[in-house]
Amino acid sequence: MKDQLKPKIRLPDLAIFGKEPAFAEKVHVGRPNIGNRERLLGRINDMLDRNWLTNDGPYVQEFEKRIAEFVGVRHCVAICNGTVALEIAIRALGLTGEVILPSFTFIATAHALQWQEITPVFCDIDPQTHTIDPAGIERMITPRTTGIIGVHTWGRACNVAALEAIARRRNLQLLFDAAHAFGCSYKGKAIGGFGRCEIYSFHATKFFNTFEGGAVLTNDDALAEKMRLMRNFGFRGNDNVIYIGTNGKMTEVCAAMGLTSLESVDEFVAINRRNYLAYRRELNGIPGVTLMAYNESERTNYQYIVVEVDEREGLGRDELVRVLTAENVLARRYFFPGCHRMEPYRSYFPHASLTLPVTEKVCRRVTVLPNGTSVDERAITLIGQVIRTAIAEAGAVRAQLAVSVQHGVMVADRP
Ligand code: T4K
Repeated sequence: MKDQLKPKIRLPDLAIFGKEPAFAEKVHVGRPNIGNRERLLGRINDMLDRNWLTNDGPYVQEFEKRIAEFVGVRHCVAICNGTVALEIAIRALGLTGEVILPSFTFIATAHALQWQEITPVFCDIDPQTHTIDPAGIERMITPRTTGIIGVHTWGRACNVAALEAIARRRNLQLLFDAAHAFGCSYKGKAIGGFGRCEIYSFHATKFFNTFEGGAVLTNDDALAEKMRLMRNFGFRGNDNVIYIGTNGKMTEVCAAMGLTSLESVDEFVAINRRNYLAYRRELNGIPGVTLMAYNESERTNYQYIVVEVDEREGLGRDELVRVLTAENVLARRYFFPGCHRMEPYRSYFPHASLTLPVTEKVCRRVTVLPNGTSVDERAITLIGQVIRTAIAEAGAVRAQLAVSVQHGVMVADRP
């Protein structure tokens, strides 16, 4: 880091002017949280001694039991990743035709449908919560619609009650992509138990990880049983396949990581919350920069530090990301440009943006800043200073960025 005693970063100190980056090492969004190393290695040793590495082993069974207890849901079916968890849930629910979902999500939500030749129909989002706007759903329902996927974006719950009401009234299946929402609640009840089922991602970049991993949670016994068989090729016992299935199994080493991560969940949340409060302090009052607020009356994991940048106040989001990247702060533009602007959906629905004005706006404005156990308050203070100075001196920063583009040097792309 640059001289920590310096009270603040001034315009000429910025790396876009050729100075040393504020951080000597890259600061990532999504650096994995790692729990107690000795316990993890102990578990891995036991696993090797047992010589049982996958196929519904003892760690996977223990992991499923612990997750179901933690969330307060009858069944947890552990899966190899969140995307396959979505695919299995979609197939087990018998979805076909069209399914309504937000475009403002990770591409996996849409791909899990299209992979099974189900058409994703993109609905706009609420500008405050960035989750699917229930008011937009009704007019997208056609005779081919079979379901709705709500995404609890950034761990903030969808308007579950409104979605449940629509699903009931229109006889549609409702499932939730809760990839971001492990450890979060809606109206005081843990996310994981809503709709027909909910899926989690336990990818390395998630606040709680199993290296790669995911799960489907449900209170429906028959659905859980079906998904268990589907994740194992559809086998019921040896030599007897009763459904089309896939290989969605979680490995023992991933479950060992999950069991270890679970022991540190409270610590991960506390660190994320501390960091969130530090960002709130450091970004306070910067014109055009709004930190997404977490609802403190709900349980949440505080994983995503989401900032909306209003270009009218100074710099655009992309300019700010370039300034930060030059300082080795690898801010991300999740979920730019929106699923509807990525292939194959862009070709299938070339006019989709006309029905997605809020998504379009949010995609242009949002950036996500680093959080997790690898980020501390000193780093956040520095990041805050970079942002404050860049916005305060927007004219000079913009001019400098334009010069570097003219010279063919994208400071943001410096290796
Ligand atoms: N639904 C939603 C709403 C989702 O957000 C996701 C996944 C899914 C479904 C699907 O779940 P999975 O099938 O992935 O379980 C990342 C993650 O790969 C992805 O899991 C996540 N959402 C998405 C929001 O973010 P990228 O493209 O940003 O990953 P990547 O490789 O650029 O990593 C992000 C940063 O983390 C990098 O700066 C480097 C750092 N990193 C990453 C890894 C893997 C590390 O420091 N260490 C690591 O081991 O997608």
